[in-house]
Amino acid sequence: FNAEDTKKRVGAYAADFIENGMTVGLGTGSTVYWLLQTLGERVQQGLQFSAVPTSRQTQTLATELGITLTELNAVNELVLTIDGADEVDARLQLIKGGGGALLQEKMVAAASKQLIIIVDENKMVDTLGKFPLPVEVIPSGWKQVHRKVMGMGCTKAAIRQKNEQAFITDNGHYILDCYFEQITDPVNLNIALHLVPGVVETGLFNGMADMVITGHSDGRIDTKS
Ligand code: DER
Repeated sequence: FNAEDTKKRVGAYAADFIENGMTVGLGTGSTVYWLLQTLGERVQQGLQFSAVPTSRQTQTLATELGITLTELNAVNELVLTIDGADEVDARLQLIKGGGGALLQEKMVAAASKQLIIIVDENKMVDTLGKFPLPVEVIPSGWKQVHRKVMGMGCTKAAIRQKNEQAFITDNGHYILDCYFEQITDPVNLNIALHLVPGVVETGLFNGMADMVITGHSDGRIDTKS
C-alpha cells in the first residue's frame, strides 16, 4: 500500500472508536482527513455524535460531511480526541504542528479523557527532532524568540511561509519551525520554550497520547498504548 492508502486505512480503523452520543475532538491533517471521510459516511447511515474541530480546515470539512460541530467552551470534558502527528517516539511523545493547528490541537487534546493518535509508519522515530519543532509565536516578538531558541541547541529556526508570506495560524500567530535534529528531553525543552515571552505554544505533546494507531505499508495496523 502507498502512504495515502495507509492513511486511509488507519483513518477508517480509528472511526470505530467514535460511538453514538459521544462528544469528541477531531484533529487536523491528511490522516484525519480519512477519519472524517469515514465518519461522514457513518453520519449518513445514522451515527450521531458532536465534535470540536481543531482547525478551520477540519471545521469546514466536517461541516461539508454533515458532522455536527460544537466548540470547546461549550463542553466540559471530551471523552476522546483523534488526531495525527508528525513524529511519535517509543514513549508516545509527539511532535505535532506540521499542519499549523498545534495550539487548538493541544487545547482540545488537553480537554480529552483519551487522545488517540493515527499515523503511518513513517512517523515512528527513535528520537524526536528530525522533523522541525513547530513553535507558535506572537508575530510582534518572533525575532526575540528566534534569538532565544537558537541558544537552546537549535541549528536553524525559520518563520513558516505560505505563498511567499508568513503563514498566519487560525489564532493569528506565526509558526517558528525550529530544527533541533535530536530532542532527547522533550519535557524540559517544552518547559524552557514556554518560559520565553512571545511563545504561545509548542508542538511537543508530552505524556498526552494514550494510544497510537500505526498503519503499515504491508497492510498491518497496530496499536500501542
Ligand atoms: O499539524 C498536526 O499536528 C497534524 O496532526 C499533522 O502533523 C499530521 O498531519 P498528517 O496526518 O497530514 O501527516
